[in-house]
This record gives sequence, C-alpha cells and structure tokens, in this order.
Amino acid sequence: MPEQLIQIEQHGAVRLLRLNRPEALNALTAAMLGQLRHALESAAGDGETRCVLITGAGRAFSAGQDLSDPHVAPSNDPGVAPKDIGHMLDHYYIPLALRLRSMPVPVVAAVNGVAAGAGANMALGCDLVLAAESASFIQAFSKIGLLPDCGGTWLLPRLVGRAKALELALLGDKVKAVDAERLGLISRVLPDAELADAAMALAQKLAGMPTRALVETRWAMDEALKLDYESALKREAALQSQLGFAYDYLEGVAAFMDKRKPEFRDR
Ligand code: T3D
Repeated sequence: MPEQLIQIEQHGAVRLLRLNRPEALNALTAAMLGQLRHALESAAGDGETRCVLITGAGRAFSAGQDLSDPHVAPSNDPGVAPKDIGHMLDHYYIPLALRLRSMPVPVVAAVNGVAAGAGANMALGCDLVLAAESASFIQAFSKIGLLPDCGGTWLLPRLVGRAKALELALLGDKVKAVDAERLGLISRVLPDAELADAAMALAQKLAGMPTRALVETRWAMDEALKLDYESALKREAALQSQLGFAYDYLEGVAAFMDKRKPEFRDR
C-alpha cells in the first residue's frame, strides 16, 4: 500500500486534498506530486465534485520542493553526473500548475502555515487563497540559486506588480499572511483557529454556485491578460453568449424571479 502523501476527503460537493508529509513541512517529493496530480485528475473527472480545497497537514502548507529528494538533490561526488532539475519541472510542476489553472471547478487554497518555493506558488495559482494569521509566503528560490518556478514568474508580477514581485523574488524574504493580503497576493487572512472552517464554508459556497460560469470567469481573466481592451470585450461577449444558452442562466434568472435558492448544475 503506497504511503498516503495526499489525504483525500469528500465533504458533500467539496473535495478536500491535504498535503500530508507534516514531518518535512509537506515538502514536495516526486511521489507526492504524482499523487497530487492524480487526486486533481480524479476530482476533475468526478461529476459530483464542484469545488476543490487544498490545505496542508501539521504546521506548514508546503516547504516547496523536497531538497533531499533523489530526483533533484545535488551530489558533491564529482563522479555523479549533475541532475537536470528542469526534468522535474517538465514532468511534475508544469503539468500540476496547468492542471490547477484548468480545473473544471474552482480551487481554493487554505494556507495553514508556511508556504515556500513551489509550495507558495502552487497556493498562489489557486483561484482563491485564504491564509491563517500565522502563515507566511516565501519565494525561497533565490536563497538556493534558483528562480521562481511553478508559475512564480508569471503569477507574482500579475498579482502584485513588477516592483514588489521582484522584491519578493530577489530577496526571498518571509511575507506574513497579513502583508500578503495587503499586497494583493492572497484573498483573505483569518485567525488560525478559524481557517479550516472558513475555508470549508467558502468552498461549500462556491460548490453551490454556477460552476461553469465561475470557471469561464477564471479563463476569461487569464486570457484577458494577453488581449487588448477591445479583444477582451469581444471575448467576454462570445463567452457570455454561450453562458446565456446554458441551463444555469435559465435557472439563475428563474430562481431570482421566484425568490428561491437556485439549483445550478452546469459544469
Ligand atoms: O529542485 C527542483 O526540483 C526545482 C524546483 C524547485 C522548487 C522549489 O520549491 S525550490 C525551494 C525549495 N524550498 C526551500 O528552499 C525551503 C526550505 N525550507 C526552509 O527554508 C524552512 O524549512 C522553512 C522556512 C520552510 C521553515 O522553517 P522552520 O524553521 O519553520 O522549519 P525547519 O526546521 O527549517 O524545517 C523542519 C523540517 O522540515 C526539517 O527537518 P528536520 O531537521 O526536522 O528533520 C527540514 O529539513 C525539513 N524541510 C523543510 N523544508 C524542506 C525540508 N526538507 C526537505 N526539503 C525542504 N524544502
């Protein structure tokens, strides 16, 4: 039986994924990244799941790449050929980052403690990011002679602007959750004792919303970053046209008129 490096729980329409190597601050090994990818694929393919919630076990969200993982750990032995860590990115981090950004349901990160390196950028790539007051975000890459990966070079300037993005990336300093919120890096900070319940309540709320419209919104915003204003307006119109033919629009308007709770079902 392989070690359960990702704990999976189903809470109604919410699939909770918990990174589960607390003794190593949920540092990411190849095996763990494989299980996480598999868990995301499974949630994406499950018609009952309408929101994914990702958090960490123990006192950390994730310390990023496990630096002792034989797939990447450098050797001082001159007889051992250096490892190509680009291979790890190609095979694990790029598919993971793309999968997160293209999930057919919204994805919430509940950052329960430190999130460093790829662990930080995995969280920042989610749709909504909540953090405990004691959590922190560290672009740890420069400290070990690397550059931000797992989407960091793309996400950071878009979230906080070039000046702050470069400050975070070049210095690699710890950013407290409250400062991350102030900078616009994350959505919300909560008292530690309230994070888990608040994140689950938010995930349940999203699960009851029109999933297809939420996912199209994420996609339209990511696409709009590449477009001029007029092209973005036209893209909005084309997408809105499709949503206007979908069940959830009919249901949303009917529920509003009937003064009742809508029951959305599109995905
Ligand atoms: O290499 C590639 O594949 C390219 C991809 C790179 C992606 C990346 O993520 S690069 C960045 C990797 N992450 C880091 O550099 C962060 C390293 N960790 C830290 O800086 C600190 O641990 C933290 C700031 C995250 C937390 O500090 P603290 O003082 O709260 O805890 P600690 O004592 O440093 O760590 C606790 C244990 O977790 C400790 O093990 P021990 O001594 O109790 O047996 C520590 O070694 C282990 N741990 C923490 N981070 C990692 C780790 N083990 C392996 N890899 C880690 N990244």
